[in-house]
Amino acid sequence: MTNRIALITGATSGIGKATARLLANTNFKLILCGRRKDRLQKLAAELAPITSVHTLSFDVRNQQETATQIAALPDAWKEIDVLVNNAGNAHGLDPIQTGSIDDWDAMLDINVKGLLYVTKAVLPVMVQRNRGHIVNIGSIAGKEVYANGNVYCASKFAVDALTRGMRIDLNAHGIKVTGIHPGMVETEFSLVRFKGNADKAKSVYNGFDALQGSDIAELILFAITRPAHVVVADLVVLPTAQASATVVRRT
Ligand code: NDP
Ligand code: 8X3
Repeated sequence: MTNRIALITGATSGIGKATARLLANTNFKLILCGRRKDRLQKLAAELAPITSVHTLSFDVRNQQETATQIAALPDAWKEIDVLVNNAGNAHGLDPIQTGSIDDWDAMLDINVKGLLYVTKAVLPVMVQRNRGHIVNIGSIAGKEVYANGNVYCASKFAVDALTRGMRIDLNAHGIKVTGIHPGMVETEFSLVRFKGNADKAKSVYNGFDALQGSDIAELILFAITRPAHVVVADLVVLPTAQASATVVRRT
């Protein structure tokens, strides 16, 4: 199938950016989303010779802005076939008793409510067409709770629950829903979690081969290119050196 339209949130970095690059090379037209306009423009310029690209810059925490920007898509971009709900991050890694309220708000507002706001804005056209595919990026942190992961884990457990709930509610409309739950992927994720501390962020991936954004992009591509009668419901993917959220073999 060619020339389907995919909207990717969090396309300015990591998994989202790698997915944009892979989908551009496999005949998808792309709506790239993120807050950092300079990065969106740079990626759009890179991919423009390969496919049609449209960019939207909004903060997924802002429901009004999210709804307005998606509703205002030009006609040629309105019929979104694939939504990749990828935008999100961890903010902090603290015990519950000393956790920051601002960090908690950020994780719940972005990872959970933001995903809902984008989905709410994209769904009407999918429901009207009785077709579409939503891919939610969860995490191993949405399958297992680990020390100091508390609110981030809760946000990703919520993504898992929403993925299952969406699959049930959208079943009548033939809309596919996939959950992809990665372990440790080397992106800007840890830089954000540790508030710009590059040494601390780098140490997370020391001594083993972490997943790369491109590994997750390949799974997304696999899921969205199955035949019409097949839905990949739930995928957990880890680096080979990782056996659970907390067991990692390092050299
Ligand atoms: P990155 O930090 O590299 O990318 C995060 C992306 O999310 C950026 O493009 C950022 O864009 C976007 N984003 C963050 N906050 C907002 C916001 N408020 N509004 C709009 N966009 C936002 O991390 P990853 O690529 O690793 O993370 C992508 C997803 O994968 C997340 O949901 C994360 O939880 C999940 N994940 C990551 C794992 C890992 O180990 N890296 C493992 C399992 C899951 P911008 O700042 O420009 O808005
Ligand atoms: C990101 C993976 O293990 O840091 O979701 O929570 S982890």
